[in-house]
Amino acid sequence: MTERLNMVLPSSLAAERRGAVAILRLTRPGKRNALDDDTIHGVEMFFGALPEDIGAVLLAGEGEHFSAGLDLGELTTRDVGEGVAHSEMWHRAFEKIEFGRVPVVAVLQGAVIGGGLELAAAAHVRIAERSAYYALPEGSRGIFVGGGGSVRLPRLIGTARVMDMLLTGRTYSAEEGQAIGLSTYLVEPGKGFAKGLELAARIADNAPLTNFTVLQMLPRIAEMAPSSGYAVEALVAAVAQADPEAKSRLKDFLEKRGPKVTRT
Ligand code: 1HE
Repeated sequence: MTERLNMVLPSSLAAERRGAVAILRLTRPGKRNALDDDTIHGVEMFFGALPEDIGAVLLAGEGEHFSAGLDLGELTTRDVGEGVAHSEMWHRAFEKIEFGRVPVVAVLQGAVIGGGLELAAAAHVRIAERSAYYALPEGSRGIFVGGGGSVRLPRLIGTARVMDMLLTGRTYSAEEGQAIGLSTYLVEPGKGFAKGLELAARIADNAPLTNFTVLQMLPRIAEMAPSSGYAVEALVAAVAQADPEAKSRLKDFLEKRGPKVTRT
């Protein structure tokens, strides 16, 4: 059942909940969900005000395009200091996604461009519909990524590919994006939302400590020197398995109540 989430958001965003999944939609399809300052503030607000009983977020864009990136109409009057503050505002908002309490699943269709791709990159699971395409036209606009793209995108697809996208303005198709790791699910047009809801509900059903360790510890361990990573992993594994929730889930499996892993 769909319920409203009690939050005051700008008209470019809409929030609702279905059980333990909160849904955040970009609702400015007339402007191809271009991201203006109010929208970025709204994203920060949404992720800072999630009710405790929400276990995952589904992020989606209304209309034919996920997002055309930065609202170019707001760019023309900023000086250098204001430009830095603007980028830092995006960083704060997207950090709330990447290192927030709950996993975020993003559904991508049509244009996933510039800041739209940076927003998608801050999510934890990306589902692309076959209509999706990815580009970083910053080079041709005379600007640089500013929403964390130079940090997150090289980790996702490699510095050489990001460099190529920025320098040449090349576009990756949904299929290419899937092959290089921009998405981890590829679905037919119109099927992304349902798939996203299914995955988000499954994620929300995980033990909270599991989601915490995956969101907060996995990316940090992956960046450590291996010898430090193994040591931290051992501690995190020990903490996770000592949780009563882990004990009861393991018992469920051993007593034939827990789910088996299934073939695809
Ligand atoms: C916009 C924006 C926008 C559309 N800012 N208003 N992003 C870009 O460089 C991508 C620019 N957009 C496009 O290339 C195209 O609009 C699309 C390929 C996404 C879609 O094309 P189309 O033919 O479906 O739509 P359209 O007719 O181009 O646009 C429809 C309306 O949306 C139109 O406004 P209207 O009032 O004339 O109807 C467009 O002006 C408006 N619109 N995209 C503002 N981006 C933190 S730094 C991040 C840096 C970046 O993100 S750089 C990349 C910016």
